Amino acid sequence: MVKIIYFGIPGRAEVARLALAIGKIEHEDKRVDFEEWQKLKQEGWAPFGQLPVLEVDGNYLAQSAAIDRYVAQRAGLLPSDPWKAALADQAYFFCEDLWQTLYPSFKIKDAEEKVKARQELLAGPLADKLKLLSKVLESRAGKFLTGDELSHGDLAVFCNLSTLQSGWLDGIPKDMLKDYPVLKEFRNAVAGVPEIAAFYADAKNNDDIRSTGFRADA
Ligand SMILES: N[C@@H](CCC(=O)N[C@@H](CS)C(=O)NCC(=O)O)C(=O)O
Repeated sequence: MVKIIYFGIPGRAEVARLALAIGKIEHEDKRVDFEEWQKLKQEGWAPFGQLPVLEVDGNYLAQSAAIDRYVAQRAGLLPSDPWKAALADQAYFFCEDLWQTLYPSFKIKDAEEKVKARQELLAGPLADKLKLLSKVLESRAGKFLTGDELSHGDLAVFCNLSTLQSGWLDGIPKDMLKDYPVLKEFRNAVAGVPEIAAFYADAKNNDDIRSTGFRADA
């Protein structure tokens, strides 16, 4: 039995959710709210006391990167060629670098100040990162990061760009990818993968973040 446990948002569980769907792996997608999590946390089964956690036959795995790689392997999304797997990983981990530029802004209490800080990030350090990602994608050898086969790296880039453009972050506009045609085209290509389009057509994946940010041509 496989169960992915996380909050309702895409956040750090969406790559695993998509990989589970693409791999047609029978599973439960358990989405908890914060209050429920506070109670579950006391039970002590989460290896590092945080979510997401993947339960597999009564064993618990934490750390989204470990979960995503494990599920990707089971779903046939982890390239068997070591170089291709590493290319997928470099994009996967770069997504964390994107968020590193934004994390300090979460601590800003004043709403206007927060918006201003994020606008500055989008024009500065975040733009630098998005340009670098565009360059990496421009040099790719196929439809996706490692060729024409979808990998966990593609899912990570897709999920993170989708969250960024979803309107969930005050100060980051929904059209933020307009200046990055390569990222826009890539995100749309991933969104168009039939299993991914089907995932977001499902009513349970139709909340504000996903309906605005995660569909093709959003
Ligand atoms: N490095 C961990 C970070 C996990 C993490 O920060 N989880 C947050 C949600 S994104 C959490 O569980 N927050 C609630 C808590 O700490 O009780 C991962 O990638 O899985």
